[in-house]
Amino acid sequence: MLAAIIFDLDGVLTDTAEAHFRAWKRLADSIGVPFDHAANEQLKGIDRMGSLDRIIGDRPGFNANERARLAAVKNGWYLEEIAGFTPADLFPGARAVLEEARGAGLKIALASASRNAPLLLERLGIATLFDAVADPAAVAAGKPAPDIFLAAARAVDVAPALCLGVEDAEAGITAIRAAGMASLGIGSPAVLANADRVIAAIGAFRLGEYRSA
Ligand code: B16
Ligand code: MG
Repeated sequence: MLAAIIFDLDGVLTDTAEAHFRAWKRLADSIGVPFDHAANEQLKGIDRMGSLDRIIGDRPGFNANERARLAAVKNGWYLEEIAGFTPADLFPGARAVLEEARGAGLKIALASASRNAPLLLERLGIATLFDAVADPAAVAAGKPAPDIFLAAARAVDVAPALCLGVEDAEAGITAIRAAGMASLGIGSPAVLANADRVIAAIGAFRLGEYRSA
């Protein structure tokens, strides 16, 4: 039985990966550190400081204060990138999936690593379709740990075994599985090999396949 769907945001409902890439690339260039699309792929689902730590690695000269400053600079550039986001930036079919699930009586929650998620939900015009938005700043460990998905399930008062988690990132699928939820991957089956099921895009989601299961 399915009682709740817990969605990731970036890469599932909207495409912010390129916006994150441009902001990280600008930052990496400013400090003379290499960064490309392949490196960006590894940051999907990873929180802001975790991403920065992966980009800088153990290069000398970047203490904790400097890393916090650089993360804030990147976020300023990222906010510039998403300033123009509107409902037209939702992936095709995303709104219909949320509305159909709500109409079927399911709880809808968000488990995004992004601290900008509430802002994006507003800009995308879907904030009112969510029963709960888990706060990534309030959980002990980010993806691939299960914490954010467990927090989202708690927020809608649904047992993890009755939740479906939807993710585009490998770290996110690992988090969903560790939370004891069914997992749906959005993207490439090769990257998301651990997901219970993978579809190419959210628009291909068919609720009926889960309701009858
Ligand atoms: P922010 P998700 C994640 O969102 C992104 O995939 C990841 O690339 C980003 O670094 C992270 O949010 C933190 O975002 O800097 O906005 O707090 O995929 O978990 O919705
Ligand atoms: Mg994502």
